[in-house]
Amino acid sequence: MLNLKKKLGLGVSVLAGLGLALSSVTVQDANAAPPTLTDAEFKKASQVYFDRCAGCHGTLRKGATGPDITDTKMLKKRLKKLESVIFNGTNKGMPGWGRTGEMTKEETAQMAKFIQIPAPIPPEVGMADMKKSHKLIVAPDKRPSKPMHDRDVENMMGYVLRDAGKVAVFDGDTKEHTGTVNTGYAVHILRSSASGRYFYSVGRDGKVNMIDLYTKKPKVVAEVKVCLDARSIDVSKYNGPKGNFVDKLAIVGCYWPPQLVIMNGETLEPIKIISTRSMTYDKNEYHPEPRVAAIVASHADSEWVVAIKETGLVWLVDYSDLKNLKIIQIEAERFLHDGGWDASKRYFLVAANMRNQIVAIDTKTKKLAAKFETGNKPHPGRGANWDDPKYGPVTGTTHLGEGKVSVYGSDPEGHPQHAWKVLYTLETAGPGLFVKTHPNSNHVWADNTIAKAKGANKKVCVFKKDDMMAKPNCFTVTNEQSAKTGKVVHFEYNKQGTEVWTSVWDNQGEIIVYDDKTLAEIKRIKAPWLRTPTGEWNVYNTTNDVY
Ligand code: DHE
Repeated sequence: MLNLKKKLGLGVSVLAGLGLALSSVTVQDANAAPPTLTDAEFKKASQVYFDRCAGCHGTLRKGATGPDITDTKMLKKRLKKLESVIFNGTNKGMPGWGRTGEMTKEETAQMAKFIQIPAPIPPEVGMADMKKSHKLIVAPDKRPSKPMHDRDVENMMGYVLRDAGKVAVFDGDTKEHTGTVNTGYAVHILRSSASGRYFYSVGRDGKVNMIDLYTKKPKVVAEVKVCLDARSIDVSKYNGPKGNFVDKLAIVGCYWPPQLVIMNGETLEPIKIISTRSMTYDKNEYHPEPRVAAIVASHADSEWVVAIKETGLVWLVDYSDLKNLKIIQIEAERFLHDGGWDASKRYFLVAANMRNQIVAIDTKTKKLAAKFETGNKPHPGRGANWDDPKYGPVTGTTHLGEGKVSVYGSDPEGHPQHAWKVLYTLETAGPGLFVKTHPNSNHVWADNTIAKAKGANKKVCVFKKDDMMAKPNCFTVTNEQSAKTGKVVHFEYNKQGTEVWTSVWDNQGEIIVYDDKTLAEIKRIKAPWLRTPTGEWNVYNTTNDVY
């Protein structure tokens, strides 16, 4: 029951950055001592919630990768208990934010109170807001028509520097740093254009930057902010009878507002907004916040494949006629998260991590192909595809909830007896986020980024494709400097598939390049500006979905 209602009267300017427009905030508790936060504490807690909690629990806190933590539920829990969970984490995958040093005791205590207060509802973002934020810095006809350098654009590597809000670009051949550009807040991922000439970045603040790789140094040529919270972006890749869409369109998937935004791929001018608010696939219940998770672009059709997290639908969005838009909605599984293509690029394999399942969508028949359990919270990134000597084409995923790579058949036409079932599992050093390979490599690399055992998140595990049952080579990537707080995350191959680039995620981060054949370290890049590298992408592999 409500026993206290208090208007906090929050300053609009501070919350505007976060996109929160509060008219009133209610503080409530079932017990005699309701939580209270000052204006300043509430603003700070809102920001911390956005940075650390919203990704898993949702802006409205209704739950997805993390459970439902709406205020009415949280009011039934003791503050001390909530503080302890936030500080120490749980065995079910919740990070211990205090334990890892990412939240102070004070922030933990404030967060426990904050989640007992109703969630503030951020505003919508419409076309007028987007257009206001749009900047065409260099018009397409003013851009160079060929590279202004002699580097191989296809072998360039883009690096996300998360907490710096920047993207750094390296020459994959020489390993030289070619430049760094400013991007969105807590920048999340990169995708490259279908022609391979641009990188597109998306920040957690919904800001998109288009980075030209033909200029002497990488240069932002357009930017726009299309949401208040976002994780995914892709481009139109199709060139066929329905038209040539190479570099023509781009799409962003927003967490808040829950919507898709289609933009001109050469200028980032927003063209169309599509709300994802609708019913859950299983119970047909209205969901106010169906966030857009992974997006992949088809190479065979004018289509984006879009995973809608909370409703459990995969949308096939046909971009060939935006005025008469066709979307196929495939019932998949709830809490879809990350995924990628199989080797043939016909099947989209996406994790429904809170359901412990991988969902396979057949983009040829435009139907669900299968869904199957792989382990405790699969998290493949885009997954890894290779030819197994015994089972034929297979795909693998790491897991958030256990140190395991599960390997499943992904060739239902050639090897129907093995398709869409886990064929074997491989032990890693602990729960991880990403798995990666390349057709020219005999190795499969897995990280252990969220492992709790001492030293495990500083290791990578490498398996041999021709002897997957052999013990993997799990070795430490960090050195003395980065060993204290650094964790290893994500991989990318160079274009040739002979070298592997990875990141030590730390305030003073590192980039390490390995010879894929010998696993010898080729290069360790360190620099004062190399802050929190959390992901890397090679132009050729990203354009062609090689993983
Ligand atoms: Fe990610 C991919 C969402 C935390 C690094 N991440 C994705 C995708 C989604 C997503 C939906 C798929 C995008 C696509 O393919 O179109 N990530 C989320 C979250 O909601 C979550 C769990 C919590 C949050 O608050 O954001 C989250 N992600 C992280 C991290 O903590 C990581 C390690 C570092 C960071 O940026 O904070 C991280 N996510 C990545 C990377 C990819 C990614 C590197 C792309 C993988 C690829 O190979 O392309």
